[in-house]
Amino acid sequence: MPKTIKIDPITRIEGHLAISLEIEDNKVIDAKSSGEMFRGFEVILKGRDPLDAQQITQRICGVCPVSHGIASILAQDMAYGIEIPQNGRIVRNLILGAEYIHSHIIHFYHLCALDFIDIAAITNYKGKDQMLLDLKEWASSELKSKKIYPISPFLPRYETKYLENQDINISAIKNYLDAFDARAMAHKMSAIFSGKVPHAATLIPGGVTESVTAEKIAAYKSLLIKLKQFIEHAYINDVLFVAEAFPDYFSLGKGCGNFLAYGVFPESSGRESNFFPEGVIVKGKLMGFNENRITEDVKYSRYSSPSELSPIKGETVPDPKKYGAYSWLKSPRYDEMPMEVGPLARIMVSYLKGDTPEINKLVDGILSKLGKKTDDLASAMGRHAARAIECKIVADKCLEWVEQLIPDQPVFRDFNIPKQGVGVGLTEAMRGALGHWIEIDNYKIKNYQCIVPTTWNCSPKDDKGTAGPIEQALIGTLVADSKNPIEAVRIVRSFDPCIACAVH
Ligand code: NFE
Repeated sequence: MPKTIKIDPITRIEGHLAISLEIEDNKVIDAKSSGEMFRGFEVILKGRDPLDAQQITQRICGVCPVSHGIASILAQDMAYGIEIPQNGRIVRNLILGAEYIHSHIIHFYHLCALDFIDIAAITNYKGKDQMLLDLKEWASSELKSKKIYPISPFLPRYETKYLENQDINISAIKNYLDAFDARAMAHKMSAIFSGKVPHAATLIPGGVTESVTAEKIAAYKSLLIKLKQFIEHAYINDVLFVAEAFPDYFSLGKGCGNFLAYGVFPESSGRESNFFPEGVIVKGKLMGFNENRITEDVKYSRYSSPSELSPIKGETVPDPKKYGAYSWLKSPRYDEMPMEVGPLARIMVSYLKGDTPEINKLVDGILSKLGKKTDDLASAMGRHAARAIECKIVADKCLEWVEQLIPDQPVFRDFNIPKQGVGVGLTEAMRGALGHWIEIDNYKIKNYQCIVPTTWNCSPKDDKGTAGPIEQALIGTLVADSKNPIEAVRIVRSFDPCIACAVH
């Protein structure tokens, strides 16, 4: 007789995600991923001045606001027919690059690490741990059996096998604490050109509004060089330690096996110049990307608007009581197929294209250190490895880009908003392919639609009944102890979901 486990909410992610698992003989036979809130940004934007869009859409999220700002100004660049100056393009890359570094560090250390690292190891650590309790003593005391928990941000937790090497645990916990400083550095880097964080003030169609000076270049570089140390010596090594200690997660959480990337970080003008290229992978084969193949289904989503609309014609009509619906996320599909998006998709597309030797070299080096093959990347642990690889590559590229800035050259090109227009802004947020679609009529926003990374990854079943990527990653998983379903949360967190974004 199958039983149902509901994990609601999944903690240590952004927003409110509920996962429901049907389990038979310890195996997940069905999974439902439900986004449990509605935001309504697409409705709020209707009738507004188009220039409000890059500010309003940044409020979709506190972790990836810059990505929304960039998607919005790319859509407007297209609608207004603007070619932006080189300094403007580079500054956009530098602001977004800082956000990538910030987000990947949060994800590994502050969201995921405690799924693997044993916080009880802190008992022998006498450094920054004054704020932490002696968890080991607690764990062996009566308090634990009586379910009386110390005041700690880390407890209770699922009881399972954590990383056993105490030296690695202790150094990873130290890095967990240092990661707060690293994140602050990444935010300071961003603020040099974005004016403030988290919501950038300087992103605007036509470029950016922050001028370039030699002082700003030097300040950005000096923070980035320190951050690169953290990425190369702490982050990458900790991911390798975790990957070596939990090799079975290279065969868990494999997902739908399809990958989509729109590409990001233009290196001259146009999307063809993106450093991370666009592409679609189906059954291991790399194919060209065609944005006209994107649609959204809503059979199991709480919307009464029609299914299978392409985003430029998209509608958002909430229907909280819709019969049979179980999520506030729509189900984006490409060629009617679910697609995984995110760092793993970007790295796989780049790797298969093979145009960026530094990416292939890093991927091959890490796989050979771990004794794994490229096929093993499509897994829960592969997502962590891909994110760490990407973090290093983006930091390296930011160093190149900041050196390409020319002080006092233009960062912005003037424009007029047309009476009518249409624009598509396709980019990559840290969590994956992000698109904004704008339609302007009588100088106002007539329609605005966003398809967001976590909407792809956490989508419910589509009209044909095909499960979304996270649902597919969970189906088939063995859950050893249904009271401590650690396998499920490790798989879900490997995608780095953000439900605030996904329901927008
Ligand atoms: Ni709210 Fe976001 C990113 C976007 S996720 S974090 O990265 O867009 O779906």
